[in-house]
Formats: sequence, structure tokens, C-alpha cells
Amino acid sequence: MAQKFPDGFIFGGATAAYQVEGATREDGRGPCVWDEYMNRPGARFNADPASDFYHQYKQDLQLAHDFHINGIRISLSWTRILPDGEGKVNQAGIDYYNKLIDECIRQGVEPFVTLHHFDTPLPFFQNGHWLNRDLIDKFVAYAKICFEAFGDRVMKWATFNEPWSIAQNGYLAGNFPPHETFQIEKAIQIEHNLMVAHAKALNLYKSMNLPGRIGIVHTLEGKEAITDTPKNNHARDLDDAISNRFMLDACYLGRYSETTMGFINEILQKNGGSLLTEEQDFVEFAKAAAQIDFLGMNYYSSHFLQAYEGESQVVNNSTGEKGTSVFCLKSIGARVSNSAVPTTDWDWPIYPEGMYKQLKRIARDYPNYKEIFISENGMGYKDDFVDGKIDDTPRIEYVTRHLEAVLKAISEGVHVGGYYIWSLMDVLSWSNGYSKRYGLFYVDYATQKRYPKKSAYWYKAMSRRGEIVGADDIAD
Ligand code: BGP
Repeated sequence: MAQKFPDGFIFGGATAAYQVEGATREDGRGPCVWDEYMNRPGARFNADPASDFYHQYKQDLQLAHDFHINGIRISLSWTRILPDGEGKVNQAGIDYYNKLIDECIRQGVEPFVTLHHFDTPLPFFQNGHWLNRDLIDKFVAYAKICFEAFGDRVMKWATFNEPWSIAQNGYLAGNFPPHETFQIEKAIQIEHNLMVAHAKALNLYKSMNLPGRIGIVHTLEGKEAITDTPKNNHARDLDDAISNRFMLDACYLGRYSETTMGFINEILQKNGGSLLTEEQDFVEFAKAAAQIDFLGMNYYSSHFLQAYEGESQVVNNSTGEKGTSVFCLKSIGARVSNSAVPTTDWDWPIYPEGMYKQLKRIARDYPNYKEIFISENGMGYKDDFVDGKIDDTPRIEYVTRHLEAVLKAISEGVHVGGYYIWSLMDVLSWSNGYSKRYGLFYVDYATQKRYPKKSAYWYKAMSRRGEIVGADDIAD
């Protein structure tokens, strides 16, 4: 197994606009879907101040630079740039992102910019969200403004972050707006519509002769049968089809394969529903599949599937009370615990093998993939802050095991160009708030002071040497 990371490998840190910026009402920013939800009566938390990245970005980029972090994932807030989602451009939004991007470059922390990380403008959300196909062209118009404003300096673009999370969390699990549950038909339709928007924006970018590259970020949860029986294996295949395969086909084959559609149609038939597509969608898909430069792969966990014919039921663990999650979908399967696999406090199985398998699977099933970046991976943890120090050894162990999986895939020929830990600093968690921390840098939200965790020193040593180092191997 290769011990060293390839030359030029990026040791990055990931963020997303809504989770770090705060300043939700400053400088003309318009409301997005999450503002309404997080400010509802009785909400446990909201996005102010988050990590106050809107004002603290220089401090964060200085820290990134000092800790040998040479890439950062940021996303653009659509409603900072277009407060109503369309129409008049807010110059203050453009100015902010110009300053941010320039500072990234000045500090040698290359920006990887995502156009949409869950924060759809509120009026579009209220008007049908991604079920309304009008949103596709509105997104492409917004993308064009961003490509024109920042395309001379941004060398890595992603159209969307995790279409599957928008579909699953919003329409199956009910822990993202609009908090619907078990709407399988809607979830599949949204995946398709998002992939059309992705393809159209990507094709537009490619027509603009800009110097950078463009891809998409998918969350690729691993799927395993809990025991090797035909029924459990089928549950695994169905969950994989709706969560991963359907969108990977759109991305890389430029169409849905017959096998994929076999699974999707089975799910739709059993739950009642159909998929609406237009002929032109597949023309856009095919064109985009031939031009996509990279895949951003977010990987945290895998699911263990058991056949399940009962009614759908989901309980979301949003407080870190271990062992409280339930996830069973009618005619797809039940995600059950595997006693041989440890979990985080939020019941996410820790299974690096699943990451390796997903990397290999992309290379095997979609050999035109060009390059993969691990665009998110990391561990939510209730960090203890003791005398200004944070010993997050379990996080270091988690990341070490996942980086070993990456190295194994690389040694077997998979082209992986970088790793962006989720997250650079502690950030707001969408459905867990501020107590689920992921950062290399601890954020004291009251003072906005940053404290490097043990993992930050470890990450620095690794980036300097270009190889995995021990948890106590601290860079000089
Ligand atoms: C991914 C999202 C991130 C981030 C991460 C951790 O799905 O792209 O934005 O939130 O998950 O999730 P959570 O905060 O729910 O633990």
C-alpha cells in the first residue's frame, strides 16, 4: 500500500456559506429557506453568529495557511449575490466573495467553490423548491453571474452539494425543510431535477472558456447487506440505487441505465408514483457527462440494510443521544445497526471500508470519471475544551482510518486529488446546532476566538510530510 500521498495532493478544509458566515441580515443579503426555518418559534438555534466567517475570514485563512492547509471548500450564498434569487445583483455580495477569494489565493489556500450548498432562496422554496422545474433555469442564471464574476480566479467549481441530502432529508427523513416524510416520489423527482440543473450549469460553464474545472459534490453513503441473503442484498441494491446510483448515472453515463431504472421503477411502483423527465434533459446529461472534470465525494458513513416490508418510520438523532436512530423505508429496506461496527454519538457507523469501496466503484462503473476529491469527511464530536486545549484523539483516529482507505484506493489506481476535512473550523450543524463539532479549530461562539485542536497540529504534520503520521506526531 502506498504510504505517501501523491505530489500536489490537497490537504484541505471544508465549509459552507450558511454554516459559517453568520451575518444573515447584513449588506443586503436576502432570505434563504433555512432562515425561515431556523428562526421559527421554539427553534433551538439559528445561523447567527455561526462562525462569523463573514467577518473572520482573514483570521481563518491565516490559520489555514499557518497549519499547511492548502485548499478550502467554500460555498456562495445565492441570496447574498441575488437577494431575491433573481433580478438585481447585490454588489455588496459580489464584493464580499471577491475579497474572500482573493484572500484565499493570497494565503495559498486554493478555493473550491460550490454554487449551492442547501441554501435555496426563500421565494423559490415557497414556490415548489426543486420540484418546480422553473428553478432549473433560475439556478443556471445565478451560476452565470458567479462564473462571470469569479471565474477568472476560481479553478474548482461544484454545481451542487449533495442533491441526495436535499431529497432524503427534506422529503424522506423530515429533518431538512420542508420536513416532509416518506415522499419517495418527490425525492426521486428532486434528484432528477437537480441533476438537470447541474448538467445545464456545467454545460454553460464549459461554453464560457474559463480557465478552471467543474464538477459536482455527491454524498456517497456505502450500502451493505446486514447478512448475505437475497432479500437483504436486494434491499442494499434499492437503497444504493436511490441514494447513489441514480445520480451517478446521470453524472457519468449521461442517462439512467436499464438496471438503475429497474430499481427506481420498482421503488416508485411499490410506493405509488412516477418520474417526469423531458427529452432535452438527456441531451444535457450526455453533454455534461462528456465534459465533467471531477467528482467531489462526501463520505461519512455506510448503512447496513435489512429487507423491510413494513410501513416507513424514521427517528432522527439530532442530539447525540446514542442508539436513538430509526430509518426504515417501505419497500426499500431498514438501515439496522451492525454490532461489529462502532458508531458516533449520532449513530453514524464508522466504516472506512465503505469509503474505499465507493472509490473503487466509481473507477469501475464510471471509468470516464477523471478525478475524485474527498470533498467532505470527518467526525462530529462533543469536544471537551480544557484550559484552552482540545484533545480530539477519536477524531484523529477516525480521519486516519479514512485516509488509509484513500491511500489504498490510490495504490490500486484510483485518481484522488485531495481531501477536505469537514470541517475547517467548528460550524453550525444543520439539524444539530452548535454542540456537534467537526472542526480542526475550536470556535468559542461567544467570543469567536479560534483554538487549534490536537487534530489541527496532527493535520499540519501530515500535510508537511505528505504521509499519514501518528496522533501524537506534532509538526514543529
Ligand atoms: C454533509 C453536509 C455538510 C455538513 C455535514 C455534517 O451532509 O454537506 O454541510 O453539515 O454533512 O452533517 P451534520 O452537521 O448533520 O452532522
